[in-house]
Amino acid sequence: MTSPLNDPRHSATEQDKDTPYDHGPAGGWGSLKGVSRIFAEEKSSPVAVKVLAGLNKPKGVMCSSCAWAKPKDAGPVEFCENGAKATLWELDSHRAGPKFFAGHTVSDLRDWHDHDLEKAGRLTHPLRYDAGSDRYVPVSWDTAFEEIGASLNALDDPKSAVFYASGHAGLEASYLYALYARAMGHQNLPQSSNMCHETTSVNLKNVIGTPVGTCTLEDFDHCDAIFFFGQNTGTNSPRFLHVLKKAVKRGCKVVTFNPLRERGLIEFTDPQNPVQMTVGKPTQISDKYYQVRPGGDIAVLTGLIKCVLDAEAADPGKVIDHDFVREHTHGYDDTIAAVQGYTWEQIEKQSGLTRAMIQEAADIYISAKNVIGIYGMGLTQHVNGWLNLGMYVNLLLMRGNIGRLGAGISPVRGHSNVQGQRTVGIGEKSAHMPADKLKELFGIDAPTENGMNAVHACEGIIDGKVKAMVSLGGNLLRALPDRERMEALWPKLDVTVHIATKPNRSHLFPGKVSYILPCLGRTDKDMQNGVPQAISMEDTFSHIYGSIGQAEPPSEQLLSETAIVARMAKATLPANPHLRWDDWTANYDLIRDLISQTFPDDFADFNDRLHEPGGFYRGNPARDRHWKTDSGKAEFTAPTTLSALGQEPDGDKVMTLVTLRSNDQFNTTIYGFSDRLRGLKGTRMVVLINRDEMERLGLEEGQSVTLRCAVEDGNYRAVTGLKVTGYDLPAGCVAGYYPELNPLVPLGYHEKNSQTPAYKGTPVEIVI
Ligand SMILES: Nc1nc2c(c(=O)[nH]1)N[C@H]1C(S)=C(S)[C@@H](COP(=O)(O)OP(=O)(O)OC[C@H]3O[C@@H](n4cnc5c(=O)[nH]c(N)nc54)[C@H](O)[C@@H]3O)O[C@H]1N2
Ligand SMILES: Nc1nc2c(c(=O)[nH]1)N[C@H]1C(S)=C(S)[C@@H](COP(=O)(O)OP(=O)(O)OC[C@H]3O[C@@H](n4cnc5c(=O)[nH]c(N)nc54)[C@H](O)[C@@H]3O)O[C@H]1N2
Ligand SMILES: [Mo]
Repeated sequence: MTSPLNDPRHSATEQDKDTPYDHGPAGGWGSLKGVSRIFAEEKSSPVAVKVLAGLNKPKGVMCSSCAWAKPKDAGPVEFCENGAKATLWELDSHRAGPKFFAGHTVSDLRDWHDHDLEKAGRLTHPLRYDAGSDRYVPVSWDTAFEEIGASLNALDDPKSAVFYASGHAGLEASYLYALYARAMGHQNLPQSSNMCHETTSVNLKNVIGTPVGTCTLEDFDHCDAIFFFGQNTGTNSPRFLHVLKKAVKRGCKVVTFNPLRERGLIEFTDPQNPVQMTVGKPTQISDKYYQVRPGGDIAVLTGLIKCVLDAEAADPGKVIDHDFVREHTHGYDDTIAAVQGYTWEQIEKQSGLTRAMIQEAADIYISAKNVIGIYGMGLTQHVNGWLNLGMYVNLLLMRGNIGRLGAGISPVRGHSNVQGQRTVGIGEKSAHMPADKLKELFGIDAPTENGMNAVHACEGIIDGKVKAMVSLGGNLLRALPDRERMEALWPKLDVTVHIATKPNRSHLFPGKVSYILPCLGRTDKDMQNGVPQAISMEDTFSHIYGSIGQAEPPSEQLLSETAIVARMAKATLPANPHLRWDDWTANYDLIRDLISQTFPDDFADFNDRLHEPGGFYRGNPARDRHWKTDSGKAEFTAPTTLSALGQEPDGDKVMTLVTLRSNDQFNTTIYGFSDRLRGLKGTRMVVLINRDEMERLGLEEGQSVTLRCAVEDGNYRAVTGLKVTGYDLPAGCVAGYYPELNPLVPLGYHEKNSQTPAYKGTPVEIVI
């Protein structure tokens, strides 16, 4: 099953010749060159300089890339290489207007690479799919809203509609979207987090009573050690490197567990420090770096806990925080008994590390008073992600490392507002938006049964229950598992609507009634009735910031996401004097007042605090050792296995596939074809593999191979044309890029409690 998408025709294009790639530290000259390349390519206007100067500062634009915090005391430059790329990508001078769509049929565009589709530029007009000519054609906004409203109303059951959100849109549009769905009678509100940190939202809530991390930026000034499991800071949250550098300089130890030796966690040159850039040495980040086997973290954590128990036995009362464990936790004894049931032999085999290595890391853990536990997709995107998190929390709880300054559990979130969208009601559960408030404020009887998350929505499309897909941003078809299966099914949908800034592959599988609605981006001025509007977002540390667009929008036709959602809702729902869509669109302060009223604990005085430097903190009960779990205590989790994988590599043909992000992409947005920080250049169609494994399997460097999924469920899944590339990886695994390898991941292969796809642990075979 070859797809044109898998054709590596991009190898060594002109642009790649200029792409800096080297084996140097993260940051440094390479990052500056990376930014200037995009700047030149995007023909960005001078306003780009103004936007970048105000990026992540009060009353400026909050970066649309990752969810890292914006500091209280902003420096002259508060953005990173990848934030600049994301900003310039949006401030693109190219236009994907009516002429572009007149020139290409939708079927033709399916042969385009993701990079080229977005390179067509910013969308300028509302577009309707015309099946006769197989083209998107411009329509008026009035026609668009009228037909979308009528088509959604024509569904036999509102519960057959799904409203997806990628974590971009501000809190204002997101709140209205969540309200619109529930007023319509469904809460099918999947979000990008369903493919990402849903493992966190579900399982952290189960164990510490909060679906989000407990740390804030302040903790990084007070910690003695930071542990990293499966998070790639240099690429995915580069501004974090400055915080790490500062911590390391004052003596904080960093310990990393990752199958790949990721540059940013090894060394960093601060591109904003002229001395370090010219004559200085890079800062070494990790004291210890362990190349754990993919899915081997439960074993590592079991080993670490065993070491803590040994240390306590040698020095009773000095290592474990017994008072904390007694007063604040539940399930300790069962967990310890289960941990002690595993042998070092089992732990070494499963983790791929030696007992001495784990002991060394444990010594750092034990001698540190305050420890922060960082993690990312390396823990969440596994079948037993729940146990990865449970074991991590166990380790921290044993020494009281949650709920005090300088310590805590800290997932690093992805999209700039992914966490905030959940806070204001985007989620498939009733608990995401209080039913009593919906009744009180709008007279709405909210649905009581849970709706669909992303995997459920796909299953609904497969079995015909889902008839309409609306997307507030994102590129769902490309981001999901089982892409080829899903692409065949989307055209059968009655309605597809995409609210977007640039064309992408998800737009190319139109349903019977299908629209692309072009919206303002984060950098664009959002004027309503002549007044510039702010929107807002929440970072990974639960701080909330206002953002004010600065650039002239790329087309007069564009509407804000807030306005589009409001007008769709108005066109769909029966008149209700409490649903004041027009008033809310005219003044976003009114929406923020509603958010305050709906979620008073999180958003009191929202409008007054909107532009507080460093954002305002909405609080986190677990940080104050208030555990909102069933038992009222923090829960220990007893391990039932040492492996996070659903299916083990067999030492022969079956290997574990890890899908990665390069330094030149933001999710499905591909900026370029090199991965500077990993020293890879020119193509993304690679399969990375350890050189001993290459020899064992008789593979040559550069040889073209096929990867085939080894989950046997009746579906054949393969990706061809991958270039074998020797790389420093543990045995038994291979790695390659997301989204190119998504056709290999089965929809049903996901984390047990949250259905987060197991993108970091899919069993595959190499076929020659
Ligand atoms: N520039 C840029 N920034 C981004 C994004 C982007 O695409 N580009 N995406 C954004 C989004 S939505 C998200 S969610 C975040 C994602 O950011 P991360 O959480 O960093 O996610 P990944 O890059 O997918 O993978 C993280 C790391 O996990 C490691 N890993 C894989 N399997 C395992 C394992 O079994 N155990 C351990 N310990 N490690 C493992 C990989 O080697 C990799 O270094 O970044 C956000 N920021
Ligand atoms: N194999 C594999 N698959 C994965 C992952 C993995 O690690 N491995 N990671 C998963 C993760 S963590 C995530 S979060 C998902 C990401 O899934 P999504 O969030 O659905 O995808 P993105 O690539 O972030 O979406 C990019 C599109 O968003 C639109 N866009 C950009 N800015 C704006 C805006 O301001 N407003 C609107 N309305 N639209 C905008 C553009 O049209 C752009 O093409 O992918 C998941 N898929
Ligand atoms: Mo994500």
